[in-house]
Amino acid sequence: ESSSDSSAAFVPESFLSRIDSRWSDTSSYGPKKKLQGWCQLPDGEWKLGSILSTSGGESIISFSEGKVLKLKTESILPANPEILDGVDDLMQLSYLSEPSVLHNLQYRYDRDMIYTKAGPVLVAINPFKEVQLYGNDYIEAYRSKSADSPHVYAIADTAIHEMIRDEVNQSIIISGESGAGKTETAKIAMQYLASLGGGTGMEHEILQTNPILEAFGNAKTARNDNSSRFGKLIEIHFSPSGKISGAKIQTFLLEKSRVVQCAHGERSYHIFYQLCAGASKSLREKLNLRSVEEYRYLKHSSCFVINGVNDAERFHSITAALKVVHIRQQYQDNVYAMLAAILWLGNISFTVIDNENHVEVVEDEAVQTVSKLLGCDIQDLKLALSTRKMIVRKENIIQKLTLSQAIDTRDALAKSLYASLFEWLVEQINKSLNIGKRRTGRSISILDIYGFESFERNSFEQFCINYANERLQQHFNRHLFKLEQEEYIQDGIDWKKVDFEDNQDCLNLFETKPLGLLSLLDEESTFPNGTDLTFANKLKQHLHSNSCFKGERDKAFSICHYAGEVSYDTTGFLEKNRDLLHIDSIQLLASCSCNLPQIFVSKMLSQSDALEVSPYRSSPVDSQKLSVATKFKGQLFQLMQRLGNTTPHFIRCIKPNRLQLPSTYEQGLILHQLKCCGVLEVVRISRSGYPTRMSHQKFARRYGFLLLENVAFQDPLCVSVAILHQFNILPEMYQVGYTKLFFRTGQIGALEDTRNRTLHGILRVQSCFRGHQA
Ligand code: AOV
Ligand code: MG
Repeated sequence: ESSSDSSAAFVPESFLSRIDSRWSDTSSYGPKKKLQGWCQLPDGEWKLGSILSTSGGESIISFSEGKVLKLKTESILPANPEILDGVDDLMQLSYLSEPSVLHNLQYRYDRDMIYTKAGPVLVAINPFKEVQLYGNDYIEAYRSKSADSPHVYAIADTAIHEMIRDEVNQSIIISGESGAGKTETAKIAMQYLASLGGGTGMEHEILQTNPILEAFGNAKTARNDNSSRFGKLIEIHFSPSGKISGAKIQTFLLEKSRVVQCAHGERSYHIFYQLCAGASKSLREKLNLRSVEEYRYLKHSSCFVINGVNDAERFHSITAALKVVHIRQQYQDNVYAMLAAILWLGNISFTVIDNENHVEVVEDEAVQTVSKLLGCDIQDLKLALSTRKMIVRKENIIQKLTLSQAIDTRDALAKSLYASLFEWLVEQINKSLNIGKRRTGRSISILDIYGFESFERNSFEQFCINYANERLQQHFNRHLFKLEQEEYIQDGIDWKKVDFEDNQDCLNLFETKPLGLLSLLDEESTFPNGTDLTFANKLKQHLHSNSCFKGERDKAFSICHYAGEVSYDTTGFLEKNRDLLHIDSIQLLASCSCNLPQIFVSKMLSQSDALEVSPYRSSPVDSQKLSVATKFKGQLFQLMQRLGNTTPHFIRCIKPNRLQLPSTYEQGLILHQLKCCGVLEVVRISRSGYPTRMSHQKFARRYGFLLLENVAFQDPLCVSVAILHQFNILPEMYQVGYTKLFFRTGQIGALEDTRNRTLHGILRVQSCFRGHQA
């Protein structure tokens, strides 16, 4: 019997088991072996101490540094025996209290064992340093099953096996807050899958998409030096023989506002800094490149470098990676020209020409460079940035823009160019990963989206990111709790419902029509007179009774997310949700001689969704553009549907401290993440439930031959019950459902052992027999 089997027999029924009578009787444990318990100090920290004596509801407890305290006995939680220190799976802990779980994870973390199972879920604690757990030797060990400690490799390996065995597509769903290690974990999983090879170099290509997408889609934020500013699902296809045959990447909502603006101490997308630092002399001349400090879009955040990162070096690897995914030199040059054009766009300035604040573009190096890089006429560019064509009563008129309108127009053009460039890149990569391949066989998808974010100031981007995380959290809940319980109930077994934190209320707050956050946002976005303030007021008016919503002063409101309360500032919400590109800007791009802007425009027109709509009623173009939030919601629904058709494998990344430091374990921060992402609940449910199940038929077929009496003609249920009796399986260790038998952890293991021993015996007897005959 394995250790998990024996501990399963002593599983305490209640989650936080209270101290039982043994606790007052220290004598029976002998003076040397004092009983240990967890005590919570006033600062919230849990500490392990030895109980010296207990009387009258109070205990004297001593700590290793010699301190002695008197505490209420009921506030002390029992500690697990030392033999359980650092177990692989939290399910094996006899006492599953918060301090025990924290202690177990820390015990492992201190020894660089950053992975731990929590029942069906893998918990990964970010080491913030290199740990010796990866590479070919480890991959080989997991593939040959000679390593079995929890690991991302083990999860990837299980996914492959289940894909082949069950002929069902698989998914590896990685979640956790910003900086917890999702993107790194996704790469580690990809590394394992890629090691299976494909023979065509496809696996190398797939891995090279990572540095490219990170350069264009990641940036330094206050939470993470390499924060993903887009969501990503990569679907890796396998041939029927289990070899990689191709891949497809889908991205979600890139944070484009970052291109023109980011918070102090943060950076824009890595690629801008890499280009400025790493471009060759001839490229610098061609693009008229300057150093990062000279670009308005980059300099206002006063942060140009990331500790330990060499941007110039990175630029060379990006150039190489672009080649691997078959982006030809000519197009690479175009990509860099677009990036430089965006930077120079930011430097374009305006002069006010009348007392109505109307402007003209200053004719300087910035406009000249932009017009050269895009290949457009300089006068057209100046007009597009300072005027707007309109049709009023069937007459064409040209309206001058005010300073703030002109700046918005300029920034909208820069954002749109960047977002189009990103989209185009992903498209090129997908073409390269799918060359000539029809989809055959099965796939494993890896999901890595931006993690839950809560900054000092949270805007539309955090609103969308946290909404996505809310959806993902529900997928996790649904899968691990609801389905589990529904199966018990359906099969009619006795099961006390375990309550879990359901976030349906919060999702309703977003999605209810017509009075949910998203509907109200869309409605206000199409009102000609709608402003961020009227939007905020509308929310307060309609949602004040919702328990997940709190109105705040002025333009602010807050939402109680599964991972904590976040306060949002509605400034810019409407604008970002409408995401308009003025028709003059579109016409400008269409007139460019450079091919990328033209490709972007034809794409925009085919989607007809980047065009100007209602706020400018008199505009010549009227299309039904979807708002950003609505489009995002649609994408998320589609994503959930796709994931719903796969067997999921969940990885929960945990950030051990806020400072991105190695060897620093902040109990409170970790506990908060474990709690709000449901890890503790999963363990509790998995353990107090019946994780192993088998149909009556299968059970009878598999173990029936072990029965002493002949039951060949009886129905599977009777056979099953007979087996359970013969092997003395305790009644509390199983439940008989209408169609299935349900077992607690470890019970089947014992039966399997007997079965194997018996089969072995039979084989031996048979071979002896044959020996005799010969
Ligand atoms: P995230 O993806 O979860 O945040 P990352 O995967 O970018 O977080 O991890 C943040 C940083 O932690 C990385 O840049 C590494 O320095 C370090 N790190 C993470 N995992 C490991 C590991 N296994 N080994 C060594 N270092 C690691 V965000 O995308 O911000 O939600 O939006
Ligand atoms: Mg990330």
